Amino acid sequence: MSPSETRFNARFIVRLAVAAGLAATAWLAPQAASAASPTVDKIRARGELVCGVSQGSAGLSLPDSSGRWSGLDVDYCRALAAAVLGDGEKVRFVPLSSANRFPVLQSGDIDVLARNTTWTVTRDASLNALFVGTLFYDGQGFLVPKKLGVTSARQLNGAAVCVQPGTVNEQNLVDYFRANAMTFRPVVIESLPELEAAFYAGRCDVYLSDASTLAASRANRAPRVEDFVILPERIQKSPLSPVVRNSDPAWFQIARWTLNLLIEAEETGITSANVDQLRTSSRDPNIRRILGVTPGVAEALGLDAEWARRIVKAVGNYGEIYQRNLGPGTRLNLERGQNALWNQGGLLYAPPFQ
Ligand SMILES: N[C@@H](CCC(=O)N[C@@H](CS)C(=O)NCC(=O)O)C(=O)O
Repeated sequence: MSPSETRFNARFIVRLAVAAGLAATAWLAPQAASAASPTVDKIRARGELVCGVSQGSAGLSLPDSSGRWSGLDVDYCRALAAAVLGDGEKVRFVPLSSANRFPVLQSGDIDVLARNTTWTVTRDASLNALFVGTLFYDGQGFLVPKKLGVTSARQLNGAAVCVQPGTVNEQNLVDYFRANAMTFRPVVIESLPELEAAFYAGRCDVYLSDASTLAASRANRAPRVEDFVILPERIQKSPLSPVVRNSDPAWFQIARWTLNLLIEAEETGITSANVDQLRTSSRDPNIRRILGVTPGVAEALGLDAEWARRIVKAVGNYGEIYQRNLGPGTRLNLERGQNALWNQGGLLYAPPFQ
């Protein structure tokens, strides 16, 4: 090798080393940015994630006769457990009422609240809580017995309305009747089973809630499903979101990007059936980033590279979860509607996994 070649090689090696150093720093940067999460530490020390759910609303969170929970909110918590504990089954579900859900979240007794909770500005800004993102786009509506002969909410003047305290439903009820110059008689009952028993026994004419709750109630509790109708009006938007405390930003990021991962996996065609194969053989740069073959995403969140694969393996993508719990073929039989992907006429949209 001539002296000039040696000098060239030496310069090349130095450049290579500098480039490698820069690359290493570039990858270190997101790692350094991902702060440790006290909530994750607590979950790992405990060996299970504690998830606040409803006391029973089919499709969202409901235990079966053997005590096994299922539903969209439930699967979201299983996804979180798969991400941070490596096992979607390591979740303890804590049933909460409408009224005690926020105090229990604030007390630290649960790691996340996934309980058909509507995202509103006052809740977001004043409860020391962070809303993770919309897991289900719902709307508030009315369930009535067919024999009432009512086809529109505008015909409900003077009705007795069953409503649960501690919900946004109460305020929506007052606003809607006032705005339409109608009166109503509230029948306020805290326990959902008692409220439903009262409604189906005819103690109130109308049951006001999220349309998903009404569909679940009618499917599971109505003496005869065909005797009850959900009126067409949706009197208020009701985006349902998981909630975490605002004291742990790193946990909030994991919670938010777990939801986004479920949506992004559906959009990119990653399913529980093909995720292992895609992880080993996909050439698609986006899929490789999502599944941690190309590093960056997991490191930014402070998770290991397998987190996304484990989530999809445990619960499937958003579409699979929806189909299993709420979609056509289930007792709720709800079309995707607003809960379809943004490129299929719905509102679900995850920011890029980059
Ligand atoms: N999405 C509304 C309503 C949530 C809610 O608590 N709905 C009641 C039905 S009206 C429910 O799910 N109850 C189940 C339970 O009490 O366990 C909110 O966040 O305020």
